[in-house]
Amino acid sequence: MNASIPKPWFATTARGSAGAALRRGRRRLARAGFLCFGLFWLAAVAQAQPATPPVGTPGLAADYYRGYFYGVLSFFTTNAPDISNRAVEQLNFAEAETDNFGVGPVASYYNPGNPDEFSGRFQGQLYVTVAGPHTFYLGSDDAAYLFLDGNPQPVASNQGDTFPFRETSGSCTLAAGLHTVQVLYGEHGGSQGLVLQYAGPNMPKQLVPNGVLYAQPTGPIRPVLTQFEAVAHNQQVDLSWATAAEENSVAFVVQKSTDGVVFTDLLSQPGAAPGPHSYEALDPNPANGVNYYRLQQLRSDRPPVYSPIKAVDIVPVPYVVSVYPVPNNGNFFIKVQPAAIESGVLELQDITGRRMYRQRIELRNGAEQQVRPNLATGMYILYFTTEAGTLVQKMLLGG
Ligand SMILES: [Ca+2]
Ligand SMILES: [Ca+2]
Repeated sequence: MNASIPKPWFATTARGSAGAALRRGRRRLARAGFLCFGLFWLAAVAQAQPATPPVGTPGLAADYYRGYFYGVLSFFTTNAPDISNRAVEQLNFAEAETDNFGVGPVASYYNPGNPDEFSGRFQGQLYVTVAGPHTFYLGSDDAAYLFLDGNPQPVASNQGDTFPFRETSGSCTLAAGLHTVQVLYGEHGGSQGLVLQYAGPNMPKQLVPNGVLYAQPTGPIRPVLTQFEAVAHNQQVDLSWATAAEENSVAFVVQKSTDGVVFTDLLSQPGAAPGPHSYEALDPNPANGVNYYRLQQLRSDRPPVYSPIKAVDIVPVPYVVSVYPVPNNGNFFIKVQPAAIESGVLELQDITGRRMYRQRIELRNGAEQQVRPNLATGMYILYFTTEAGTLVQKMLLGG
């Protein structure tokens, strides 16, 4: 039988139901808490209440200045910006000789259309979803500096004047959570560009996405996406994500890719009322090799927001399981190749994930073995586990 599971599962699976149940449970607790403490709350409301931090605004805040900063960092505090607090989604200004920053008359133009002298400051907060070592890649033309957490020593810097686009990098270990981020940049003739990428635990080098950047440079905020994980499990990929606060959240779309560049939609899940919420999903049919996943949040008030990209390596099990005949009368033969596989554990689960049958099977040099699970007609998931791993495939029993 061919191993194909055409549709990803979501919500209707045991996993999805469990997630939904968890969310419902949290809401019930919240209501109960309100009732229990309602009187206390009424008595205490006259006293100062800590303000709820605002929900983070994705992206960074940009200020643009007339003139090149020549690597003098105080330029950005001793001069007033000509363009203040402009929202940018991420730092992805690919090298160009056009006005790709949109600074217009803030720059000088020695050639028409080619802005040549301006500087920019980009500020906000970066949410680190997984603690650990991170490497930042700062590409720029001309000079640029990346600062984190107010540290006067830049994590990465491209120092100098009038050089072609080039990339520098720097590494640091970061705790999970919010970190202030500041990028100082200037263009001084020729082409211009500024690109900020990073890599971290289980996270390949990639553009720092707008889903982990918040445009409020100071002060407490409630981040939206706090976690997105993709983990290999029995030749499938478990996906999970969590939000601390949701606002105008229409849907979450899990997107996947085999090259890390071109992504297609795998599944979607409606967004929820203001969080926190946690979600789980499954990719039952990843490709062998590296699979890339990212989460796209669709919102009613702004362009889509993207999570970091996660990479999952699927190592194929070194054997093939054949089941026949199909259709069958509820009992069937199983054959495992190559014949060097001596034994394994066969397990059948129904489509909701309940274990319906489990049997150790001695394979006797590749000969077919009869299996008599005596189960009702229907679709099942076959797991065949050996020391080399677990093969998972869908199978029709009976019918
Ligand atoms: Ca230029
Ligand atoms: Ca330049």
